[in-house]
Amino acid sequence: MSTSSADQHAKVILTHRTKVASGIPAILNSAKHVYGEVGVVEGTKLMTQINQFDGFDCPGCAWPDPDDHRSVVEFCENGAKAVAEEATTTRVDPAFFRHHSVAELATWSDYEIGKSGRITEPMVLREGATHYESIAWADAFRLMAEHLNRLASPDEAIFYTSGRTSNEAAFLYQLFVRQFGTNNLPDCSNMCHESTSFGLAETVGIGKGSVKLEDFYEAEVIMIMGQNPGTNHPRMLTALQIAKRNGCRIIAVNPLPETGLLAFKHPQHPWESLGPGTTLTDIFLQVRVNGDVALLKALMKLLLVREAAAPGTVLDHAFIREKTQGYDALVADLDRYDLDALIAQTSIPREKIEEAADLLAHRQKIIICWAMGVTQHRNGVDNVREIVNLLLMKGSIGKPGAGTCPVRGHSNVQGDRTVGIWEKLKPEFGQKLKEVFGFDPPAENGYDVVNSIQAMAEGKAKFFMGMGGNFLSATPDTDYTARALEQCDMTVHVSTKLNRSHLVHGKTALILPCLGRTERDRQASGKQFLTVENSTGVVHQTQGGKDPISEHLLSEPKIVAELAKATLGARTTVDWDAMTVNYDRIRDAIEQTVPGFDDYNRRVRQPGGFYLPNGAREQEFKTTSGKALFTINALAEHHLQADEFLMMTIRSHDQYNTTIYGLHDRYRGIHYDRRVVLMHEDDMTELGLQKEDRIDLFSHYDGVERAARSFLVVPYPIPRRCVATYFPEANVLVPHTRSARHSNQPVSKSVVITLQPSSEKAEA
Ligand SMILES: Nc1nc2c(c(=O)[nH]1)N[C@H]1C(S)=C(S)[C@@H](COP(=O)(O)OP(=O)(O)OC[C@H]3O[C@@H](n4cnc5c(=O)[nH]c(N)nc54)[C@H](O)[C@@H]3O)O[C@H]1N2
Ligand SMILES: Nc1nc2c(c(=O)[nH]1)N[C@H]1C(S)=C(S)[C@@H](COP(=O)(O)OP(=O)(O)OC[C@H]3O[C@@H](n4cnc5c(=O)[nH]c(N)nc54)[C@H](O)[C@@H]3O)O[C@H]1N2
Ligand SMILES: [Mo]
Repeated sequence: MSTSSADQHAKVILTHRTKVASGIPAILNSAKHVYGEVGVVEGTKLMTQINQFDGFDCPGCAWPDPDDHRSVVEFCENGAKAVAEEATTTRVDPAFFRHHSVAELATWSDYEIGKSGRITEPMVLREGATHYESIAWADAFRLMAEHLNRLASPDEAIFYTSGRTSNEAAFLYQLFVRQFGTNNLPDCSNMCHESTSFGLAETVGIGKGSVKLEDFYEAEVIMIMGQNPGTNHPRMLTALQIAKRNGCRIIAVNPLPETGLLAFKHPQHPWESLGPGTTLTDIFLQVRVNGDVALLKALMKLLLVREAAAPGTVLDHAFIREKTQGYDALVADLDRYDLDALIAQTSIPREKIEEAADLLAHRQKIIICWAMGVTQHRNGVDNVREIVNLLLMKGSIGKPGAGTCPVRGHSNVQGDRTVGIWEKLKPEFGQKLKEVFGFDPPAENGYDVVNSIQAMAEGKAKFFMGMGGNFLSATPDTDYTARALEQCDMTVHVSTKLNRSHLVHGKTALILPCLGRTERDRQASGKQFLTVENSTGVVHQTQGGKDPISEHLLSEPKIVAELAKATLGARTTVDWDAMTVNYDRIRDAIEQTVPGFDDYNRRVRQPGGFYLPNGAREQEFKTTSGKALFTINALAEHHLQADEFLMMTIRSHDQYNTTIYGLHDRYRGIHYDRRVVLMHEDDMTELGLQKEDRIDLFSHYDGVERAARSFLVVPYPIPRRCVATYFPEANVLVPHTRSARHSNQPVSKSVVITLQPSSEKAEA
């Protein structure tokens, strides 16, 4: 069994890093991907429907669309790739599965698996069989129901969700799971912004960001921490470009000089593509991996120095007094730290940090954006809380042009949480479910992602279902997770495309193919639309227009409803058919149970949708004390031994999470190979390594050695003793036993590793 991409290397080609993101190459690349997968006519139609009021929401990311005005083409290179990937005309049909055994498919690379196409019919892998075979939908649901009803307890089943699932499907799914009797609802958020949700809910009373898109146009300073928007949220660059034109200054905090952060040419304004582009970043703080708490503390200390020199000009004392709690304790704690020691931990030159402090000192409209470089650490929650500390000192929250901006990944990951996908059931929501549907939902917390893996490995859970996603490849500790999944009696995946989680399976496995974002969804009452929530809390419609790739696909809501009927039978109190005949009925149920959805069906039909309520945005902090909280956080502890490095796992420009679009990380100048490790040249010299040498990587946690073999060394401008590898190739090294404090998020951006020359012989 193979749990990750084949270890073979094509000839890697290293070129210069690109200095400016986007421009003409981005247009050419979008066209190549879309036309290549679906043809010119269909491709052009598709591209003009992305992110339009009456079109479909781009499955690429959760960056918001302009509220009022949309251009004809409201997407980016990587959005176009995401669409092409789903809308491909290549099909994985029953003949494909007859032709290729599971064992054979498991030897394919992730790239080859992804490129095989869209799944067209429900498939089953029976116990002991070597090939998937077709199964009728009704039989598939019956088989699942038998397995579920045979479990000793509902808590032996796990129901995962990936963040592309619509509000409607997500709400029905959690309703079914809770009526079945468990809160085992792990989701990709557990690996993504869980540290954010925890840190923000605790300090400002809402686990989501506070800014709107327009705030970017008014901001005076935007700080971008641990995020690579040029690749992962390219449409954000447009907002940053407008901000810059309006006089905003940008500070980037990142171990890598990421291309999109530094300069940008708008791909949809070709005349601009010929010029030098807009310089985005004014101050680049090249922080060492996990040096952010030290950096934020240093910045706050420098702000206090400036405030002492000119009292009342730097901090917002009125805001601190009226709206917050814990300021004095924070200042007393900051006093304990030596500034030079903090600065040394960041590995950033002191002048740069002073420069950033000067910029922050005399401006009030500050937005801080962040993503995985902040959350995926043992102290991910502390990172988030320190960000909040800085904003609170400046009174930079809940006013135009200022606030928190965690940038979400999956296009509906925020909405899924809003409508109830969470392993913790909020008591108010549980009460509403009881009132509206007349059943007692379970109260105890269920398993999150890490707990789920452990429960399956320990035999406490025996049934796994994934609503989208690729659990095996996305989660930490790939080999351990593989064994965990293989111990299950049944694994089921609702998917659009083939992925590795279909190939590393339980005793019986099912693949249930569903409609994608781009496809038309017809139910008994006619054509349906779905709804999603973006990173700024706007709920809006999404509607595909394309003919489905196969007549055998069901929509995600329909799959959940049929499974619920088969499993719960007479036990259920929900009219599942009514819900799926017309999705307005699902939205009615959301309106009845989730705050902020008043008049949902009408308001979501308005162009652009509506904003959900957001206390922090109004300076109403719904914490226990009603005030925003300053918090005291420890510094990160990484005492690296002489032979140890701190590894972050990042995305290339040519992937969507575990889906590999291609083998080129164009902006970073790395081509044809993904098994690479980015390293500082001086570290290479010290270790006697040459460019493109082959090394093995090891991590040691809790007495277990984990190995990822045969990676090519790439010299790169990264801080000393830090290295970078790609996700998911390096996930085998991420321990499932050490997650973030409080949020239990895997530590994919701080794995302590050692290296050795590769034990595998180089290919001829
Ligand atoms: N094209 C494309 N778009 C995507 C995705 C995709 O895979 N492809 N994935 C989607 C999803 S689910 C998500 S969550 C987002 C992810 O979006 P990002 O968070 O931008 O993704 P990563 O590649 O994980 O990049 C993290 C960035 O953090 C930096 N970093 C790492 N460690 C640290 C640190 O300790 N401190 C600081 N300050 N920086 C650090 C890295 O150098 C890198 O630039 O993108 C979404 N959009
Ligand atoms: N080491 C490391 N690990 C990480 C990360 C990291 O930075 N480093 N990032 C983490 C993050 S931020 C995230 S969000 C997770 C991502 O974890 P997941 O969300 O589980 O993974 P994806 O790769 O996004 O899932 C892709 C699969 O979703 C299915 N799919 C696509 N569209 C649809 C659809 O419309 N409906 C359905 N039902 N299925 C669909 C396809 O079959 C595809 O193969 O990974 C996490 N893992
Ligand atoms: Mo994510």
